[in-house]
Amino acid sequence: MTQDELKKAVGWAALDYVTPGTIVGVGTGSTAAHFIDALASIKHQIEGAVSSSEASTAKLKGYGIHVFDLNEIDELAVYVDGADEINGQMQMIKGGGAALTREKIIAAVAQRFICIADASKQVDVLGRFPLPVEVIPMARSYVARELVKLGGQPEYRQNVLTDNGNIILDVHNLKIIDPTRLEAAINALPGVVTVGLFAARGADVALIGTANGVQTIK
Ligand code: ABF
Repeated sequence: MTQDELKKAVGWAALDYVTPGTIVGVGTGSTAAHFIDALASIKHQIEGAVSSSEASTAKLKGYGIHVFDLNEIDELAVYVDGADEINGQMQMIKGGGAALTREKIIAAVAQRFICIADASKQVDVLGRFPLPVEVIPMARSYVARELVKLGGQPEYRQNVLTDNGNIILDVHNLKIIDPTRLEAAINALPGVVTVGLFAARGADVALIGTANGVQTIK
């Protein structure tokens, strides 16, 4: 199977976690795009979605799925999204698609985070994938210097502005032994909007696409 077929398999498998009559949290990226395709097949059974990016919103609306503003809703049963890396403790690096801030907000609201990923995203130690950090533009150099002190090599993601009008620093060469601690340390830097470590609030269920089928980890 190709990597895209593995992504498609987990995107469709995530439908099992959608309860009819509810609003569904929808992530961003190529795996989440397969989930949106799957969701469209049951669109008359759900009330609508909340979305973590302008790109996913456009795709959802293209299918005629109503997209709610997060402020309109009080609770969210599930949030389904991809990841750039996931470890054995269900902690993730996210933000390769620059949507990390909205993703983290929706993940915080959701009762259950369902991570959908092909097996190439599984790692023992997070950090081979450069860690994205969304930063207020005027703080870029300051935050970069502080990230060096934390042991990383930040790289400014050229020509990218997030949906929130901020920039992304991708931090290379990290071996993240204590993800919760590093998440807190980076969060504490003035000018940081969001770090793409989802450790304090990791996934509740991971659906991993493998050559032998979809593996469910809880
Ligand atoms: C989003 O999409 C991001 O948090 C992550 O960066 C990316 C995963 O991309 P893909 O599904 O395209 O591999 O979930």
